[in-house]
Amino acid sequence: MKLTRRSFLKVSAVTGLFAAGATQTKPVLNAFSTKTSASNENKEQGEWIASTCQGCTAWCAVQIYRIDGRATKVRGNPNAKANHGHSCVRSHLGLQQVYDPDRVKQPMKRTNPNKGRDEDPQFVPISWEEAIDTIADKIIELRDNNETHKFSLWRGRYTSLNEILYGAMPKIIGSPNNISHSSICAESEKFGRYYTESYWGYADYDHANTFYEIFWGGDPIATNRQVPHTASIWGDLKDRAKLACVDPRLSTTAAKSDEWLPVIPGEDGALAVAIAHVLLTEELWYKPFVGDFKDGVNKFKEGETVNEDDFEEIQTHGLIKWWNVALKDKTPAWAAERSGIPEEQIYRVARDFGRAAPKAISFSSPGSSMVVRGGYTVMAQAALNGLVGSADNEGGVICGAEDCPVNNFPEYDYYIDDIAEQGNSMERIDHGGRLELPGLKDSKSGGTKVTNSVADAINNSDPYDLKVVMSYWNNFNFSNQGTDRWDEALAKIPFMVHMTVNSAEQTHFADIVLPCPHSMFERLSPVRGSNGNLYTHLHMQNKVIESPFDIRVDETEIPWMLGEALEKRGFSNLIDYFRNEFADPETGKHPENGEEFNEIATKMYTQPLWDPSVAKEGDTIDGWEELKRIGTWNSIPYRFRQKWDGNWGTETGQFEFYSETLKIALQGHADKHNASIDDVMEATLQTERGEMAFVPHYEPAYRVGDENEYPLIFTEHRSKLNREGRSANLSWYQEFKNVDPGDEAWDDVAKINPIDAKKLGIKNGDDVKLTTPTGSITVKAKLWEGTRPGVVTKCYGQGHWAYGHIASLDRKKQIARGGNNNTILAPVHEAMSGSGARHGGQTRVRVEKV
Ligand SMILES: Nc1nc2c(c(=O)[nH]1)N[C@H]1C(S)=C(S)[C@@H](COP(=O)(O)OP(=O)(O)OC[C@H]3O[C@@H](n4cnc5c(=O)[nH]c(N)nc54)[C@H](O)[C@@H]3O)O[C@H]1N2
Ligand SMILES: Nc1nc2c(c(=O)[nH]1)N[C@H]1C(S)=C(S)[C@@H](COP(=O)(O)OP(=O)(O)OC[C@H]3O[C@@H](n4cnc5c(=O)[nH]c(N)nc54)[C@H](O)[C@@H]3O)O[C@H]1N2
Ligand code: SF4
Ligand SMILES: [Mo]
Repeated sequence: MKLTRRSFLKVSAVTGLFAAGATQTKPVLNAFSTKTSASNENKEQGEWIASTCQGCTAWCAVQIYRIDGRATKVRGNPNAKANHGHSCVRSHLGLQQVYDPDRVKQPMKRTNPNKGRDEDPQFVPISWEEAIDTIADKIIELRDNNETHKFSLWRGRYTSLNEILYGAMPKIIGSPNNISHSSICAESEKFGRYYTESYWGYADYDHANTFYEIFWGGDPIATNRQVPHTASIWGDLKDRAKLACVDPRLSTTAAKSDEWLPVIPGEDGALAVAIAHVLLTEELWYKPFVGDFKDGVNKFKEGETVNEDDFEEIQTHGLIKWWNVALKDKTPAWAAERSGIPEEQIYRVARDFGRAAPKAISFSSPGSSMVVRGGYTVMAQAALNGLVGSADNEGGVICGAEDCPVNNFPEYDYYIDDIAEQGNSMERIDHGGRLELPGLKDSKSGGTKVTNSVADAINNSDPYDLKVVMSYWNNFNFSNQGTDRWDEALAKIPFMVHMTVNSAEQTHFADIVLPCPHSMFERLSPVRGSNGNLYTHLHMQNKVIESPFDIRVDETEIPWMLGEALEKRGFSNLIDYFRNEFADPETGKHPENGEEFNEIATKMYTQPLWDPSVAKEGDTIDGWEELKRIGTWNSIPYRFRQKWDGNWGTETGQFEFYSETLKIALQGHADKHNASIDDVMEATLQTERGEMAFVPHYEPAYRVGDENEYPLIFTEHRSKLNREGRSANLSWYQEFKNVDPGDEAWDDVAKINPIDAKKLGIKNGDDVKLTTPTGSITVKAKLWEGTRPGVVTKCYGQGHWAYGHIASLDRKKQIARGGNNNTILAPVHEAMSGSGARHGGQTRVRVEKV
């Protein structure tokens, strides 16, 4: 970065970006030891205050110990049932995040009009008023020119209050372009469940009663969505059940499972259909769920088709079609050739899994589904739960939940005027729903917003340019595959606002930077989490500490201030919506400022939970103050088999092996483009045609890069210590990074099997350059048997060049610690669900010693 000494000092003074010295690698955290005036007299006893950790999508209820106004410790909230009252290691990292000296401390504006990675933004502090007025002027300009669709709101992580900023605000301004990060997170995983049993969401698992689990690329004691639950129950689970982990890498879970299946990346589908083949040919399907041959004689024989009339199904639909079209030839010997897993092991896993029926779990995750062509793989994984009758059953997989009765936010249709309506009707920026990107969320063509296409849309002005972007709690030029495209796109946006906690890679391209509260410690909000341990729940975030910084809540206070500024400029619909439609459920009082708005919105949303007069099944909480104090509401435990007997929600009402639901969705998408379903299959890079489109089936791995030029396959995983993309600036993260099998503290390593390393003449600790057709990064080599030969595996999370003085080796010179996987991962999609395909070994790589 071409920073002059003067501008550098200015930036440091303003943002504290380099407060502990730009090149210092192991600074001391001293926020806890600095005394405040309060600490000299009247020493506070200290108390545990409820809040919610959002370090990952488990969204655990926690308690935070506050003493002398400071947060000092974190633990699980003993009232919470989904996480057994526990939190994981990452919850503690939150403390270093909230006291990170590199946080953004006041609003700033860019003074260098040029944007680029090499351009110093030359941020200077401004008042909140100036910041909000500037944004309001930009929005009014769009409205005056009837081009409100060129406004876009980007969302990364969020709380349940996101409905205001992400849901209502863009619509009232007049833009269809509210873009979330969901499609770079886990949408494809949901695809499998939706097109078998009509559930678009995360699953829950009855670990406490199961006898067999297959983990498909999930590492649930280190990552995924229920770490405190899985870790709490793991000892008991291991004693009772057999566990098989399919992962090209020896993950923590693989290391603690009975079977490790180090699959060739992207070839999980071969294993899944071969397991189905064995379950059928060896008569291991669960007959009380699936049904049986009318004459009781098993006719599933390798290579032979079966007559549909011979079989009577009970809970399911289309078993015989599925067998005839996609399974009859898929033997373990066939799968062994593709997956790299020995035939005997496939038989053993399939038989043990079948014998455990119906208490046998096929556990899907992004690892095997956020993969080009991974949609059909994850459908096959879901279908296994149908074959063994564990779907919606004890010891099985729950795709549904008991009710968590929260209120909807007030309707805002009335506040959408003609200008906004015209803007809302424009084509979306993200390409979701185009022929090659069906994004079939909830059966809708374009149901998914395709986050990673937005960079291409901007760079190619296709379908138009964006002029004003507001963005929060995200870092898209770090978190999306193909980061160089994002740098280019961000530089092209004339006006971008980043609402953030840390100044990050995306902030580097911002025109206005707005400092926001750390959600776990500094704001009040409701968090409606995913299910765990059979419970669904809502947790509260509380303002545990008063922030020393000049922050405002992204999801409520900022839109409120913007509403007021727009009103002054003659457009009052946004603030009218807030003022008129929101009212305290107890007093009827309407909000008069952003802070009141935040509290009233939270209170309205959660009212059924804290109002004892509302009938519900679950905890009884005596009033609003009590909800904040207890911090969590738990449902009753899940009642199994709610979906059985015709309530599966699919087109047929059955658990679908032959997905009539997907057939209709695909037909709708094809019709929209005057194309055939085969055309859709081709455009989405699938290799199969015809009836295969409607059944779980094998698709070979898709790879970018020529094998001769890029001989190895690149694959990646996340860290036990990642709080998504935002923990690399914490010394605890770096110091304990070696808790991830094969990784090193204070470093970022490419894990290479010693067999490959020998061929390449690479030794442990060598600096190596990883090059793919998308880009290159330089990291350290680690020789490690936990990577299968032919594959390079590396953790995601490092490689931040603009996140702070620990994440970077030299923040001033933009030298990152390690490399960002997204710099070398090709920007490819699992198109059926519209997902970013980061897994499955999508990119070939060349490894060279430097
Ligand atoms: N510790 C931690 N936990 C987290 C998060 C975090 O940042 N840190 N983030 C949360 C979020 S936002 C999400 S979406 C979830 C993600 O849920 P996870 O289940 O954690 O998903 P991933 O990390 O994407 O992938 C996990 C595994 O897939 C393996 N893998 C890669 N390619 C393949 C393949 O082709 N086949 C198979 N079978 N495996 C493969 C990797 O080695 C890795 O072990 O985790 C949540 N939990
Ligand atoms: N290669 C690869 N890419 C991945 C993944 C992977 O495993 N590998 N994981 C993917 C997944 S599952 C996900 S969910 C996405 C996440 O990707 P993003 O949604 O882009 O989020 P993060 O990268 O976590 O960056 C969050 C930003 O928000 C800021 N921030 C932190 N806390 C707060 C807060 O409380 N409020 C506000 N307003 N800002 C805050 C931080 O400073 C940071 O700049 O990344 C995806 N990208
Ligand atoms: S990081 Fe995730 S699993 Fe760990 S405590 Fe926080 S929300 Fe729970
Ligand atoms: Mo995610």
